[in-house]
Amino acid sequence: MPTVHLLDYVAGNVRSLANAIEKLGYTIAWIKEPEDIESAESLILPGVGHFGHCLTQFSQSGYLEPIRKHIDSGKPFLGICVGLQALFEGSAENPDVPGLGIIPGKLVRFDDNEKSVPHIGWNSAATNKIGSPQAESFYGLRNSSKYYYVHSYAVPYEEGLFERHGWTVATAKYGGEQFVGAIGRENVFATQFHPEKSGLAGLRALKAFLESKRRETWEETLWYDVGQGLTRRVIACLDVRTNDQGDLVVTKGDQYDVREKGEGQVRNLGKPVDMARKYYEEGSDEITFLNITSFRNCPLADLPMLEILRQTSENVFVPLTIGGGIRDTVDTDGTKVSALEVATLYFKSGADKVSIGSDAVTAAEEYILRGKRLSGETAIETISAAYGNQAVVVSVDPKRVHVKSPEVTKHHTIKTAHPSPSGEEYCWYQCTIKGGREGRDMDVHQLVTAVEAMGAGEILLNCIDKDGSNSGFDLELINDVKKSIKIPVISSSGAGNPAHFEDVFQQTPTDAALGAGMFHRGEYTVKDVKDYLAEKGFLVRQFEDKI
Ligand code: 1PR
Repeated sequence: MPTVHLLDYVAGNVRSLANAIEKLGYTIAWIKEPEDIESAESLILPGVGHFGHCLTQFSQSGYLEPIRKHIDSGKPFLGICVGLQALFEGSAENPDVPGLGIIPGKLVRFDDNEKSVPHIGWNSAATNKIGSPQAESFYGLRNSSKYYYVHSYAVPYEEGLFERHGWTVATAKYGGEQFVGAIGRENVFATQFHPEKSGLAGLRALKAFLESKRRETWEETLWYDVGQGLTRRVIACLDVRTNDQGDLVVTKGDQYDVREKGEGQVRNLGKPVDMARKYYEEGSDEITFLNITSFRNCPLADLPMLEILRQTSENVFVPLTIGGGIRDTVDTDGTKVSALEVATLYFKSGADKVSIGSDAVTAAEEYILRGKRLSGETAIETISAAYGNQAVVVSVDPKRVHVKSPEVTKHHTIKTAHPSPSGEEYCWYQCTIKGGREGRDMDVHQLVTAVEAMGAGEILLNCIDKDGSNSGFDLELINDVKKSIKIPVISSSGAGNPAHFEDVFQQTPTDAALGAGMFHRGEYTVKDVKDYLAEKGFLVRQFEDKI
């Protein structure tokens, strides 16, 4: 089979990229040192995280000149995410670290006054005005497709600026900012989005690169004017734990109680890998696994969850998040394993983001006790320093606490439209750890502002009172959290039907919405939700079932 060389820059989930390339019928030659690049016919440079960290690594390991030589030789080169950014002159992210300077221009940070940053989700890569069918496709990109982006810095697009140097540009819009989604000229192609995480639309672009099909005429068959901009992100979540027979199963709690009524069996709703693939094929924009069993007696390297990720990432080409047990730990043989090492095990197995729950609460408590000074040692700080903040999600498990008035508590309260049975009209949201089993003297506002300062890239906002209730999301909680932070928020807990997704997108500025029970119980599919949202006029990504 034809070979493609992949630079094994371990700063993220190259496994999924490898799976995508192999799925397209190519074998991978892993580049382990600069000399390997000389023999590369076709070279792919992935990269996530910080521009400076990435470029410094490439430069210190002696990769920059061989990469430049490869490009100058006219052999095919694909840069992905930071691999695109590296081609430019530099980035505001690390002003003192130069890029390769092959393309004029510098990256700037998105403006976060009106929108969340990082930019996370599905957006366009359009080579001409949306709404005008294309006669020709640039590396298989289609105006009617959406691609997965996850970045805080972008190359601003200015009509003609790149074109006059012979570059073809595909763009996207985020808020009022139009930026470079993909760019190419002769043997060079680069995407800001992740083609290995953009479903079959992404694999189509990857295939076009591998086959050097820079341009092809085609009939735009699935023509619908999807419009520019970020789609409403719909996520399926699988709570996973071992059942009493020791198998990892998908389960679902009601207010976090996953056992059938009383001390019954652990609710077994199916196999994680099968269900993840089902939701992917229904159009889920991401898949989240929350591992709610702590594997006390299992060596970390043999964690069944790692195998689930490996298998899932072979056929599911959208972002995978894994939560549960991401913290400094001691392995069964007594060796200390840092949260960063635990996270690296998951990234190498196919995860794109890790979700931290209990450990984030503890870290936030210590951060506040230290007078809001960073320690540099927390799981959030070390993982986001190594992999970028977009790889770190903090999962919040709050419980409502009603109070008569704001004066009776030091905590951040809201006036609620749902007073307690005894008429208390205010409430605060108490953070919990250990899957809701232990309440802490911390409110959600304190937690989310602390973890944002520590470098978390996204919040998974659950709500114990709403979990499994089918009564809709806790809109008051979501609106309150969205007022406190700039990073994206995934609303979770309570979804019971497609209209609940309309409510949360209509009545809050949430960046994404997550469902679990309603999907696992087969009451609705992810496609039902997306079709419903599309009918109501929301911008959603349609699942594409062919490359
Ligand atoms: O504390 O870092 O080890 O992480 C543990 C993770 O597992 C946290 O993300 C925590 O939310 C989750 N977790 C722990 N115990 C449970 C449980 O259910 N017993 N799951 C649990 C919490 C929240 C969502 C749920 C939504 C949507 N589940 O995953 O799926 O509420 O449900 P719905 O749409 O059916 O209402 P750490």
